[in-house]
Parts: sequence; C-alpha cells; structure tokens
Amino acid sequence: MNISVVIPLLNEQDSLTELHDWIANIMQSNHFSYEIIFIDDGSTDNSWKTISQLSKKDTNVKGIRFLKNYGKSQALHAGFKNAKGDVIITMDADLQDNPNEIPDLYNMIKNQDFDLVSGWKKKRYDSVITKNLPSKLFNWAARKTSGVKLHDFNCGLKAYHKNVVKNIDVQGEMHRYIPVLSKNAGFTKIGEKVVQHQARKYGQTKFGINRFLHGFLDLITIWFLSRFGKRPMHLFGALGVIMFSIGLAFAIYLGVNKLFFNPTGRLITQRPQFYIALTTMIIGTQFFVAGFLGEIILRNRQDKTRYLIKDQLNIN
Ligand SMILES: Nc1nc2c(ncn2[C@@H]2O[C@H](COP(=O)(O)OP(=O)(O)OP(=O)(O)O)[C@@H](O)[C@H]2O)c(=O)[nH]1
Ligand SMILES: [Mg+2]
Repeated sequence: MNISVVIPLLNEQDSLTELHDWIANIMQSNHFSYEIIFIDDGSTDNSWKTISQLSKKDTNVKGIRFLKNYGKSQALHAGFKNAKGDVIITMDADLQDNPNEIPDLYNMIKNQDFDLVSGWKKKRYDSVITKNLPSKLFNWAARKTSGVKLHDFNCGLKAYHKNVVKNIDVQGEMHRYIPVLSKNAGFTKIGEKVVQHQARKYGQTKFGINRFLHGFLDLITIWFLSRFGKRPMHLFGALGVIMFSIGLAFAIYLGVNKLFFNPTGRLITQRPQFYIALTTMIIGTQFFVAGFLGEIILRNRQDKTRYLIKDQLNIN
C-alpha cells in the first residue's frame, strides 16, 4: 500500500464526508493505493456515525473509536500502529489542511528520501493575537531547544516514512514534537513544505490558551528526555555530587573549627553554616536517590496501554 492517511478528530461531523471525498478523489486521480484511518477520540456528535457510513461505502476507510477523549497524541499512536502504507500522512479533520498536498508530500518521502516532511502554514487564516504570535514564539522556543529547524512544529499535515511512525512513541501531548522525537530516534532527514491553509469551514475550534502552557511544559520534558532520558543519573548524580560536596565542605569547616580553634564558642547548631550544610546535604542525597530511581525505572519500563478502544472498522 502506498499511503495511509491518519486523521485524528474530535467532534468534526460536518467536515468528514467532504474531507473523505476530497482525499479519495486525489488518491484515485494519482493511482495511489491507500487507506484512510479516522480516529474518533470520544466525539459526542455524529462523527462516528459518519465514519461508519463512509466505511460501508468505501472499504479504504478504517475507523478507530476511543471510549473517551484521550487526546491527539493517543489518537495518532493508534493510527500509526494500524497504518499499513509505505508513507503515512497525518492531517486535521476540519478541512484546514489541503489534501491536494498529498502527492507532493508522498514524493518527498518516497523519492527524495525524507524521513519526515512537516507542513508549514506560511500564510495562516487565524487571528494574529490569539494564534499567530503565540505560535511564532512557541516555534522559536522549540527550534532553539531541539535544534530541529522547522517553522511550524504543530502543523497537523505531515508525512512520514513508515519506519518513523513504527519506531517513535507518541504519548502525553507530545504530538507537537514528533519532529523532535524523530530526530532523537535517529530519523534526521526532516524536511518542510509550505502548505495551503484554509479557514475553518465547519464546527468549532478545540484550541484554548492552556494549549500553550502545556506546550511549553512538554518542551521542557522533551528537552530533558532527549538529553538525559536514557541516563538520568548523569544529571541527578552530578547535581547530587555538587550539592552534597557544598554541604560536606561546610560541615568539615564547622567540625574542624569547633574541635581545634573555638571549642568554647557558639554551639554548631547556632551558626548559619550548619543550616547550609544540613539542607544542601539532604537535597544532594535526594538528587542522588532521584537519579537511582530514574535508572531503575528505565530498566523496568514496559509498554502500558494508554487507551481503550470501543469500536473498530476494517482493522485486523
Ligand atoms: N484525537 C483528537 N483530536 C483532536 C482533539 N482536539 C482536536 N482534535 C483534532 O485536531 C485537529 C486540530 O484541532 P483544531 O481545533 O482544528 O485546532 P487548530 O486547527 O489549531 O484550531 P482552528 O484553527 O481554530 O481550527 C482537528 O482535526 C480536531 O478534530 C482531541 O482531543 N483528540
Ligand atoms: Mg483546525
């Protein structure tokens, strides 16, 4: 199979049929063999009913329905796991991403050897204050911390070589950083393509301000994971050694001073250095313990189920 189109969605009933027809049309006129995997992430409207109808009409349509809303990363994870195509293309369900981009994206992966190609909504049809500015800031920070030179990390329209999606683990809300996850996994040929962006036609935005807060926290996590995820002791051990040594130096100073120079002076517990020694040694030990725990967890990690599936269509 040439292409799997993976479409995570939440309450997009009005867009789905139009989106399906458009994609099917593009696929047929380019003679691609394909599947479209819709992942309904706990929609409360008629999205799943629409997907069921589409799958009866067109056997290329597959569907996964989550028991409740687990988030876009989990939906992508389920889509990636079931994708059978050589190239996997993700897109939003709200008709803001243009299916006409599919052939070019496919070619970039297939013939130009890209591991991943990310869409870049260079000209956006969104509000400047609530969306474009925060988005610029977010992308700048992501570029600086990750070293991946993309303008639009969070663009829903992306194309992947199948090896990439089968080998990265999208969890939490990490879908914003799939290019960083790919880079960390060793898929470093990451490209960018300017894509058409349309204003939302139907339904409502699921975009809220806490997305940005979560986005920045996730960025810190991913920076940490990429640097120290496989060797937590190197960070926590180093911090532990530094803190503990500072404490120890103060303790030795206090002890030597008390024993040899000032035996009849103030009690050690009445001196400020005592508290510095105490706290830094305790914190240092805590860092060490955190490092050890990290190493133990790393060695005992198992894949855990992150979502429950309510229904499936044409998934084997
Ligand atoms: N699986 C899943 N998909 C979601 C969730 N929230 C949004 N989506 C889908 O992700 C895509 C992007 O969401 P949008 O709300 O359109 O976000 P946006 O494009 O940044 O915002 P707008 O420009 O206002 O549309 C759409 O296809 C949504 O249906 C979710 O919780 N789970
Ligand atoms: Mg949208």
